[in-house]
Amino acid sequence: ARGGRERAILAGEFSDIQARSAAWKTGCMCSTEAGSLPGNVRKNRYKDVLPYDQTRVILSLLQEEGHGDYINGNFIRGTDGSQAYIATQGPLPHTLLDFWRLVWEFGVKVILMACREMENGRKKCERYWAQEQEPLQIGLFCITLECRSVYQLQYMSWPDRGVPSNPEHVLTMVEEARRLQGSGPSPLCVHCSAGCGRTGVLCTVDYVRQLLLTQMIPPNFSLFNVVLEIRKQRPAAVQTEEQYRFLYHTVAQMFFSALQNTSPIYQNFKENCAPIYDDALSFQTSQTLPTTPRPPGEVLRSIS
Ligand code: PTR
Ligand code: PTR
Repeated sequence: ARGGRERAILAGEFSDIQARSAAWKTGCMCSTEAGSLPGNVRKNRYKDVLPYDQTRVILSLLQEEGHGDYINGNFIRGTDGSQAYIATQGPLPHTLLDFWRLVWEFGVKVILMACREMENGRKKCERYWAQEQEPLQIGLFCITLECRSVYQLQYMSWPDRGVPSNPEHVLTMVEEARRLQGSGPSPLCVHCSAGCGRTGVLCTVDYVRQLLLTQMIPPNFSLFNVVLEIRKQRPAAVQTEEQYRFLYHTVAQMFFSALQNTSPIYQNFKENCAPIYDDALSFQTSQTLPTTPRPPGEVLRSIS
């Protein structure tokens, strides 16, 4: 019964997120004009997923050579307010060069890929990396530019609209990405096929992990608000209720590990947040976070 109740609560939360981000979309705070321009339409993998103009990634590099400024991607703010993530679609054959322009121009060091090239017999992402025997030449990139290492981590078994089998794997991926990224300020480039569902999950996990590591988890922490804010920057980020539920489990796992960790980094978190999880045992067994109360219509009001 408990599991059923939790499920219902999260279903309610998620439909609230969908309603609020739909209202955000139709409100006057955002637009998707660049993606609708005649010259850009064919650069979108899915015609129903266009980047918001307000946070879209604008390409400058090679514009003088006649390449446009458009790519279907959005910046997402990190915990410090900087452009910490780029959420973008899996490149198309004719946007490969744009994808590499993005990587180059924004100094991307790590690319997180959450889909396969083919899923269920359909093409979901063009291969933009070289394979061993077969170097890949994309536009000018192999010839004229200096060398720079870019790491790519691919999650191989995460179905479209679905969730990975285990939060542990996603946490490992994000930890590894941060290790490779080091302390540089460049954004993490995260993509799947549409750059929405799976990409949104990865960005959220990393975002919460950064909050935890920088001792910024507030006592009234709300996953609801984190996801909603990310959705205002990239459409449909975290696409399904199942993905939202998966996020709760992953974040609970992260919090649970932090509570058990003796490192002083987590001291603050323990003092501020542990009291929330008064029923420590059920937290441990169900790995579910308490849902945070939120004022109804709070976000709707702010856009009207
Ligand atoms: N029009 C597509 C659809 O039918 O769902 C758009 C889409 C495709 C949206 C994939 C999200 C998708 O998942 P992800 O963002 O995880 O690749
Ligand atoms: N084709 C996808 C779908 O309809 O599921 C694309 C899409 C997904 C578009 C989600 C918008 C979405 O946002 P929301 O979940 O807020 O409806």
